[in-house]
Amino acid sequence: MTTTPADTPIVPAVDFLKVTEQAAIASARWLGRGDNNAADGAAVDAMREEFGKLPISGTVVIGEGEKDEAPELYVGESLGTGGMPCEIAVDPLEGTDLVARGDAGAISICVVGAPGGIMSAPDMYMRKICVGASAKGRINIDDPMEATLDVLARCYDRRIRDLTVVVLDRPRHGKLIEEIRAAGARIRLIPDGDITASMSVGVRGTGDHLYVGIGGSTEGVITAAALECLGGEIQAKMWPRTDEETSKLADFGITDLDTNFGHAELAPKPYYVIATGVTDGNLLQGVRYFADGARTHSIVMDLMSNTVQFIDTVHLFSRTIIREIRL
Ligand code: VTB
Repeated sequence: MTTTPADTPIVPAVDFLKVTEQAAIASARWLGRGDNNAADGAAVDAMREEFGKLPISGTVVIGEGEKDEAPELYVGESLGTGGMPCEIAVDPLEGTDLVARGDAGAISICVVGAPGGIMSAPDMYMRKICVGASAKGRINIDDPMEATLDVLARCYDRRIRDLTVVVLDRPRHGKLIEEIRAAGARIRLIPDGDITASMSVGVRGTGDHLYVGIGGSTEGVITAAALECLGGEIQAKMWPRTDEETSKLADFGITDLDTNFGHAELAPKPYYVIATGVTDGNLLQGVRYFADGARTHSIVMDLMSNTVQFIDTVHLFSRTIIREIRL
């Protein structure tokens, strides 16, 4: 039997799948209903319930906030019935606004890592650049956009105009967008959800080639774990906006704002990353409901067994099946 260093049986990656599948099924009910909090709350409750059934001794390192802010899945919370020691990073619903508006690209995601394997980052902005395996080791966050796109074009064996860059649609990205346009690449502006966008860049066939811009730091850590599993790369720099944020960073031992964070710092030892689509995206389909069940589409990335699975699950709500299951 495979064992962890602490000699407890390993819980396989697929055993965590229900965590994101159930969160997705619960939150996708809120599609287009204009209620972000209800959508997020549904995902959190469902996710926590599923974690509670697993034979793990898990500790949340990235969750729904600090203990006094979040009743569930707060940083430091213990999860599971006891067993495999692990750290957990979650975004039960990445893109609450997307669900509230009925927009594309929302997912539910969880990272399982070794103790000490996932950075417990202070929640603030982070400047990030993400590429897939084809461009790993070839980019630098400090390079001008034109140079980066030039390298990327060679990595993908095409011209710059045939590349698609994904950017969060925010005023703070005005100059960045100008630079990308000047270099001649295509841009996909997204309203939210940069973990989804970065994972999409890490998988060939999605049509996305580069993610760049300023988004959440906790999302950056989750992205690092996902791209590690996909053979891609993230580079990131903290982007505090106030003195308070700068001193919060110092509490975490980060004093040099020019530090370029990579996989070794953000997620040195992830085991698994599991994500389920909530609304349709380039990488994952959203939840579809039918008379007696729902169907989910997930990606299970497993660094213990070196596999990436795309899993299409039909969830039946009862034993009585009214109609045939569709292919
Ligand atoms: C970022 C991004 C997330 O929110 O954190 C963004 O990483 C926050 O940026 O995917 P704003 O403060 O400008 O909204 C998301 O888009 C959704 O959580």
